Amino acid sequence: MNNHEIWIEEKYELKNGRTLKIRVTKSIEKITSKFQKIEVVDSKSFGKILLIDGVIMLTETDEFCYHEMITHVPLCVHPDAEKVLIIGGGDGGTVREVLKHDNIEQIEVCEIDEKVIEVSKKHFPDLANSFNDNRVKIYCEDGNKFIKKHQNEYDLIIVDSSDPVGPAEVLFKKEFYQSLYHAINERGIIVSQAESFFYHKKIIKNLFSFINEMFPIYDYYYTLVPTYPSGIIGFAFCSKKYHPTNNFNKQQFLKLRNLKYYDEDIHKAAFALPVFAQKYIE
Ligand code: SPD
Repeated sequence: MNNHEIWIEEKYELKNGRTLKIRVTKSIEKITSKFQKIEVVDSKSFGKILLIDGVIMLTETDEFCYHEMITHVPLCVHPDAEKVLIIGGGDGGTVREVLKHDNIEQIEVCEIDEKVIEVSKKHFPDLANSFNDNRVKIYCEDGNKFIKKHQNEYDLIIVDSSDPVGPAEVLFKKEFYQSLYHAINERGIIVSQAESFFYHKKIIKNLFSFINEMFPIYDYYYTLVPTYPSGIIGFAFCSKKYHPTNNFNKQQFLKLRNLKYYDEDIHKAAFALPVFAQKYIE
């Protein structure tokens, strides 16, 4: 390897003896906020990359695979969602996708770290310009505390979090899901970042050990993201009324424009899990 080459490495996975390395062309920004290290680098293959505490949050070239799937799956199941809460999501990618649904009247974003929003506005305008829409209200607060102040209120809550280390650790706990349960209304849906079935068996099994007691309808689905460890990432789908595939709402889907990943077939296929992974959510 040439000594002048710069590589980034997924540090979260290093402790398990596996790594994902990407060669970067330059470092653009590096700051330490009250909560974490935030970094932006540029790369030949993936464009600009946002890292938090050394973990890849998104890259310009594949972020749509994640943001379309965390958003359109629940919003093409709920027939008429109006009020959405996003916990995390400070880069703006999830807000951008939620805004593609014309029935949405209000989007609240609860991002603990205002610096993530600031950095994203500066370096990822394709995502963060979504914050300028007047239906969006931003709260820079701890999601776990914020959610306790809201009951029976949201049609959809999206937990667009980082991994369960540091400030996001609490977002993978039973107590947080109890609060989420009370914060959605009787037709509400929750979708949360739930890691990869290849690398995170323990995390997924633990999540579903309480999700399956709390929610009458639940499932796990996934999307392909080449710059996340193992190349896939999954989501927990928790619902009080609507079934993730039986209640797919074609009318909602047909209204959507500018999609690069999500469509009706992908919606259904995303819930088809390999046999070994089906056991994780039982
Ligand atoms: N392993 C990294 C998982 C990060 C998931 N959240 C990314 C935030 C993008 N809005």
